[in-house]
Amino acid sequence: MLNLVLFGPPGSGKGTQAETIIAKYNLVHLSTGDMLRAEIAAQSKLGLEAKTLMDKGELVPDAIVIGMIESKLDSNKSAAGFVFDGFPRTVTQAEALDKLLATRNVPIKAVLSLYVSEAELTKRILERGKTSGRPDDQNEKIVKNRVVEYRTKTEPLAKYYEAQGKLKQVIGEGTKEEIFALLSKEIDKI
Ligand code: B4P
Repeated sequence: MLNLVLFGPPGSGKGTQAETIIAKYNLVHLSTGDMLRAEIAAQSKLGLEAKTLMDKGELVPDAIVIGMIESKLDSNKSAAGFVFDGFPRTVTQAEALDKLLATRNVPIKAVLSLYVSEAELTKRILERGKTSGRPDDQNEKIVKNRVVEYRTKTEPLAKYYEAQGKLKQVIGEGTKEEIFALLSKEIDKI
């Protein structure tokens, strides 16, 4: 099973690249951001709880996203592999994911980390905010808060995966096609 984690700050191109990776390698895309936005659209209790945090650029509680991922693993038992996009975002989430995959005997094969400068991240997100309708894309203060959340809670995960020998660094600036070619090269080495 080809299980990949796409890792990087908000706006680094995880969602964009996930689309082409799943098509080329026939994998299932698991984006916790998309799942949470679907809950918000459905106005579920979970969605309403998540919305207040997401609108401020803060992470939602670990237990919520871990539960969502577990149910997706169970409902996609015949998948050739998964692309985890925006998950894990904390060490607690990474440990939970390792446990969930260990019980199924299907470990993560690689963590593809996209490097993009801070100025480019803000530019991309505010640009998307013009059409995405996402409150967290439209205000520079909130965008900056998402980056702070990333630096304090998510970036330490790089060390966690480096210690497992799974971290692959890829430059996330350039055309979408150029970045996809770099990612494919890393995936083809697995
Ligand atoms: P996400 O939906 O994961 O949002 P994101 O970090 O902004 O990443 P996204 O995938 O959308 O951006 P991308 O880089 O593809 O999370 C939203 C919120 O949900 C979080 O802030 C948090 O509150 C909550 N959440 C989600 N998962 C969670 C978890 N595990 N734990 C706790 N909370 C969680 O694209 C950005 C833009 O750049 C796009 O417009 C794209 O077109 C553009 N772009 C991409 N590549 C480009 C390139 N090469 N050149 C120019 N532009 C490019």
